[in-house]
Amino acid sequence: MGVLNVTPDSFSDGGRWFDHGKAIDHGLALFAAGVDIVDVGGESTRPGALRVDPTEELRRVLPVVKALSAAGVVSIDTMHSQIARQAVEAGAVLVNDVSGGLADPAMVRFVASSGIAYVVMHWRGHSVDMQTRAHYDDVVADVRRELTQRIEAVVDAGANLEQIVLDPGIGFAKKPGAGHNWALLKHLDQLTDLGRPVLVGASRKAFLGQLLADEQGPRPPEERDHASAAITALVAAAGAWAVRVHEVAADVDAVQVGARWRSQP
Ligand code: PMM
Repeated sequence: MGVLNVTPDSFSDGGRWFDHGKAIDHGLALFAAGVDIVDVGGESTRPGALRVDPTEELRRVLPVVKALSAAGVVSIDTMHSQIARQAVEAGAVLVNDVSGGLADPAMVRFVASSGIAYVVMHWRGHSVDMQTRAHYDDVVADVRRELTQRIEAVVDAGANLEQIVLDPGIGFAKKPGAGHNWALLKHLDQLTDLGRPVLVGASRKAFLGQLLADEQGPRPPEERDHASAAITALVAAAGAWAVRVHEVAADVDAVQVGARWRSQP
């Protein structure tokens, strides 16, 4: 899954694809580089980010979703049911909701009535203060339990289990210094065990910047792609269904390495 942020302020590529023409060209380039899905988003969820007005979010994403759906598989990264609905009408086939249905109560009703594939990510609150909620007894067990509760809520709303993809929410209410992200990645089997496909979005995130830090400070986001590809190979070998990545060339190969590793008896 290639990331296409049509935003002025995402943490690693904010502003690069804010223009519709540039966004569409980049989406086409992601398909050409071998991604199976382009994930189009119009609201930054970096730690500390403020919400975007839904009218503005729709203006950012809709023409891009429309154009790219003619070329390949598109997912819409949104917490708003109205935007999900219009993106699906424009051709998106997957709704990627980082709040797992918690931000907009109408989202799970839309998912249930439309039958659309739905990413349920582990989330504890909006980006503006999510890092204050990064308290866990056992991060792997707690995320597993909270995701299980979200699955139940989505199914209770009338959706089928088969629509659901799970995501541990790397970097969302997870503290780089506390090892939360590494624990979730290392013990991914605790999520794949739940029987649903698992998506991992580790690309360029702060815990990698911290791992690769030197005397100048954390490694900048655009210099974290080799480490991101290493994570891709490891989680593919551990049975992840997909990875959500920015600079895709190395990851396309890393997915094959991980899958081949996994199939080796
Ligand atoms: N991370 C971001 C945005 N959307 N969606 C899913 N399913 N999983 C993620 O980990 C995720 C996401 C934030 O990263 P970005 O600002 O680079 O898009």
